[in-house]
Amino acid sequence: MAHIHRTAAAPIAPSQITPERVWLTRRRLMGGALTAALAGLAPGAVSATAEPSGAKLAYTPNSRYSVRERPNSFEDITTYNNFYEFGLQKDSASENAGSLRTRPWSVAVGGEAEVRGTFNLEDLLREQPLEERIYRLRCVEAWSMVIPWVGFPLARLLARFKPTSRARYVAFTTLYSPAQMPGQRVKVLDWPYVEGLRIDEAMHPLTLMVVGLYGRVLPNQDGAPLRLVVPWKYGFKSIKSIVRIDFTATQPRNSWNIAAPDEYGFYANVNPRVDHPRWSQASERRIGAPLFAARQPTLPFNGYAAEVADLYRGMDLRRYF
Ligand SMILES: Nc1nc2c(c(=O)[nH]1)N[C@H]1C(S)=C(S)[C@@H](COP(=O)(O)O)O[C@H]1N2
Ligand SMILES: [Mo]
Repeated sequence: MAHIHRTAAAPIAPSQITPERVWLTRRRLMGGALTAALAGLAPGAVSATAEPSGAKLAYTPNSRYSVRERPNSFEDITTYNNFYEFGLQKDSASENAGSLRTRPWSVAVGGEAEVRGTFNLEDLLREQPLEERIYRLRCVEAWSMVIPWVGFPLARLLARFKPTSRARYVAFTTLYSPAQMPGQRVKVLDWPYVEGLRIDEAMHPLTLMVVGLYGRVLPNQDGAPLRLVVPWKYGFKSIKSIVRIDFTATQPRNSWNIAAPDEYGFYANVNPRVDHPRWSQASERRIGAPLFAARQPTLPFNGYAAEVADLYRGMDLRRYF
């Protein structure tokens, strides 16, 4: 993957934000987890290592839909996560997501579609050629990353279920399993995590179903074995570890909107001119940049306006935030 440049500038080492002793202990623990993963005891788990690990995937790079920015390191992408099912700290998911069993995995499909039922993920994936797309990810918390995902267009998966003319939205649900996801024992959100898209957003060619990262099987902390990535929306729309897809006639609910409707809308399009009630969305911090680096301006639709602005023509984006 010659087009992926390795980080030359010093990124923020976790040792800079964690007390040294804790960091060293954790480092040793991770070594153990890695050994376990290599021994096949924990497929797809953890791998909070500096170098990509996990089974290699076959895919074609998609340059048309890739940004030209330098991707974040594998370490950044697998240790700085939001996945509240495994805890609230950025490193919680990398430490705790090893308990998630990603195989076998099935996806239930229901609602306004001709083809419904429960599908084995491996069967669904056999039909889908994979591509790599380097996308920006902008979190509502005003940080961003650049991530080389491996996946396939959601549109291609949805088409196979033959949505009816009444299907105006698509709803997604994350696994509910407090035994595997210890964060679900705490009611920070109304579990399971749910998200939704309007059907034209879901069918947009940029909307990606992701199964991999840096050419390898997706690490658990990034939403294995199947997650959504909608690059022009705040990161919370990109729901992880999906077990259900429903076609609906009415707008589905989404977890962060349920938790704090004044702060998180349904659309959640990245918009530098509509601030979060508690902070500005005008600029962002690129994870991994030196601490003294300037914040960068946030772009409308996270830089994807040319592709997606038409979806919202005539809508008041302050009202539909
Ligand atoms: N099920 C689930 N999906 C989720 C989240 C979560 O807590 N639970 N966090 C969201 C948020 S806020 C962001 S920014 C992205 C982070 O994806 P990453 O950790 O792979 O960078 O996942 C999103 N998907
Ligand atoms: Mo986020």
